Amino acid sequence: MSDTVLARLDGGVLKLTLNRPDKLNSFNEEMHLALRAQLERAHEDAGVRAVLLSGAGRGFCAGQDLGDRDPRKGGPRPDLGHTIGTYYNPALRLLRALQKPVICAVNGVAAGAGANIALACDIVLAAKSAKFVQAFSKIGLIPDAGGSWNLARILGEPRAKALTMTAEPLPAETAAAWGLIWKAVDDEALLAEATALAEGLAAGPTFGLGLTKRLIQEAASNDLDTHLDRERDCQREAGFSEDYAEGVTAFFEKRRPEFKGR
Ligand code: T3D
Repeated sequence: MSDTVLARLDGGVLKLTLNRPDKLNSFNEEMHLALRAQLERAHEDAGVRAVLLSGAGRGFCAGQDLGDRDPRKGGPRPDLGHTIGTYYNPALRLLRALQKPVICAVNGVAAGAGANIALACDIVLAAKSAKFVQAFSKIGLIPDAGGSWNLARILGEPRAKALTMTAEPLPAETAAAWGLIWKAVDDEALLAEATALAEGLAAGPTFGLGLTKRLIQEAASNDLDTHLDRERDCQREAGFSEDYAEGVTAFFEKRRPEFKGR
């Protein structure tokens, strides 16, 4: 098993740590495969009720490892579409499709695809010292890993275009003020706060949380009529869940519910 992504299942939370700190946790093929394997595990393992993603060392992730892209080493020009199609896009799709909350603790700089993987997570907390850098334009590339979609949708064209074209680092507190992430927290509090959040969600009604995630993601592409029907259907599903029965029972018994995620 690769140590490029450290994985530990703890209290229903699958804690994933990108672990190539000497390269600011940038992605080589081994790390791509390791992350994919863990995201697939998160889908399949009912014991995983939430995922917490973070990075080892001073950075979160610097995107693709450019060491593999150095033209001075010779050889044909790499087909970057292959990397995107084989690794980044499947990872993004797995993150979005996972019917469980994914929390990202951005512990330091997040650049290139590293920034956009973080921003694709469901709830993003960042250390106040962290920065998000759409580094692509510095090397002649376009924002990938869902960045051009996510930034345009959340920030609107003016900020999305400026951020991606200038590659100006966006401080965590500005990212929070712009609604790009959930919050910026003191560096020393980041992991504890993100872990508490992930553990709280993992102990929650994760069946309903999964449906909630799906609905929020569908909202942008549904019209209101379609979406109202989707809410009806999802509420019907939630209403048949054990978690709903437990939630209402616990309410009347004035105790904390014990949700099972089903
Ligand atoms: O297949 C494909 O290639 C297509 C996919 C594309 C997806 C992408 O993500 S493209 C974008 C790739 N990423 C970047 O362009 C970011 C490059 N890195 C930076 O701009 C800066 O390093 C940061 C803004 C992330 C951080 O700056 P700073 O000043 O805090 O750190 P630093 O000194 O630049 O970097 C520290 C070390 O990490 C340094 O190594 P050294 O000199 O100490 O031995 C640096 O070379 C290394 N490093 C940082 N980013 C990468 C990297 N090594 C390999 N690949 C990197 N992406």
